[in-house]
Amino acid sequence: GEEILPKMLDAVVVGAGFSGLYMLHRLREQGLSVKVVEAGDDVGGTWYWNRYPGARCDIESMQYSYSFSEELQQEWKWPEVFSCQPEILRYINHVADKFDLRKDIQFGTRVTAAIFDETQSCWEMHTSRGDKLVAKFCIMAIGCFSSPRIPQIKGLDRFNGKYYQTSRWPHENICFTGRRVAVIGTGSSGIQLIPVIAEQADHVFVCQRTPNFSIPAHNGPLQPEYEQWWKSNYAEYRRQALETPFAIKVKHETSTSLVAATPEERQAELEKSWQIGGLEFLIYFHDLLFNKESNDIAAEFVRNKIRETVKKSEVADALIPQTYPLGTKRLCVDSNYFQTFNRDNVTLVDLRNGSIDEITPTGIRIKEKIYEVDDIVFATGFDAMTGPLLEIDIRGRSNKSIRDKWAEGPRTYLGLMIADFPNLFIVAGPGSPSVLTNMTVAIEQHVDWITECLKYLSKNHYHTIEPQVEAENNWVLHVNEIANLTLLPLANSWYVGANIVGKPRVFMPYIGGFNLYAKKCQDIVNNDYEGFTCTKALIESYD
Ligand code: NA7
Repeated sequence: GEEILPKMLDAVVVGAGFSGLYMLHRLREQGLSVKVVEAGDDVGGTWYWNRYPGARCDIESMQYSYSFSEELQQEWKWPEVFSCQPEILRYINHVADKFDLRKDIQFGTRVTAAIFDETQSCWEMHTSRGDKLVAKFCIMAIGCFSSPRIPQIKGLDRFNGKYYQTSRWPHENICFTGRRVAVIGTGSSGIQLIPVIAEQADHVFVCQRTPNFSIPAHNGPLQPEYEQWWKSNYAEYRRQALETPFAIKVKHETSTSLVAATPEERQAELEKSWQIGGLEFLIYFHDLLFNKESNDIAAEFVRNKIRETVKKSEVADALIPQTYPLGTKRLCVDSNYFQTFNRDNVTLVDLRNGSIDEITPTGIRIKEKIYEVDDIVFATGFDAMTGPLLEIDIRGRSNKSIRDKWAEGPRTYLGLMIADFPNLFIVAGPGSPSVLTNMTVAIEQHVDWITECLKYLSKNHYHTIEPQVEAENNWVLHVNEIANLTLLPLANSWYVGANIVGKPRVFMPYIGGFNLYAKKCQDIVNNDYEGFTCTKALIESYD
């Protein structure tokens, strides 16, 4: 007989991280029926999964937090300038409780397929638990770094010791005291983890394939005066952040180009920027991501800092990035990373002299040499941005699959929607600037935009919205053209998918700046959703 479908919801939100939680809150405020489906057993997304020692945000917590509730931003106290993962998770849990969000979240459940039903104009979603959900709107709030990758290295299954993955870290406390540990990968995760593990372990072997640029965070306790300064005028400072390309309120005025300066001026400005530290090092000079000459000067300054810090010159040389401009692979922010290589219990294993041939029962073999270890930590990254979406079997009009549509790279309009996939929204999707900005700001902007869009549809009695193919094509072209004005496509980074074998090389995020992006999104709304097509239902069946 006829299959009985579950109750039609207004929206299903996939993911209960920063995006999904705020999306739920906003939609519920509109009186909509919403259910969130979350793979993890609790809220937090990225901050739920990435529990490795040293995990920390590299944007200041006064800014890496929600702005939508004045009460929330006034009441919350961050202990440090840059928060560690447990603190951020504690905050997210507080938000979930304060806004009573948990009651609409189904945990421990993965969405495996999302199929658009053209006759009913609704999304049918299937989960790992075998449930089926039906909703008018589907919102993918699944994050950019939720599809982790472990390299397929021969012999891992025969390894006698334990192995871990930074983004699937166990919940219990892992102690490395007395143990010999190999860490594979020196991206942001590895660079945060290595100094912490080195303090516990008997020995750490750092297996590095590509050296990374990293700038010290200069983290410390959040000073009450600084906190007060933010809180005294929070809304205004947040507003100022919205007007910047990275959605960050910086501490210092942008400096002029390094190119025109004298060597003394350069040194002084670079030193000043180094003292500010973190990602602001990249923002302090306006042209580092555009001008190779300027970038070379800053990169050489950082290389010299590595040479000054690392005592053994051959180790320093191996840690110095030479093959790509500064900031074109995601810039890392650290606490004592390069200093760690001065410890007697840390060995740098340069995989450029030979990659890992095999994992033996007792260690890692590179050519004839075996590094005997008790534990292996994989800090080997993610199939970033597109991976999480492509893991789900998403089908739009005419059963068209997103995997086919994106075979040569992601195609979206504004990073928010996809032609032929009506009523499907993405938060922080490819084609949006999110990963190049303060993610929490981008998330709020996306979620607010989606909320406004649903209000517009309801007000005008529309049942579907989707981008026009031409608008989408123009956006994809624009995202690429802007990227090509910068130095970023030059590096083999996850921005271009270079870390995943066989992934098409396309620069995925929008680098035109958060401020311009947000204005563009608003202009499109003001022009009656320019580039989108809205339709009314053939039959007013399901209200
Ligand atoms: P990343 O930045 O992708 O770093 C992964 C690291 O793992 C990087 O050093 C890779 O080297 C290395 N890697 C990957 N595969 C291998 C193999 N097969 N052998 C050796 N080394 C390997 O991931 P993170 O988790 O550190 O950070 C992700 C983002 O999260 C970060 O950018 C922030 O935005 C937040 P490679 O450079 O590819 O040669």
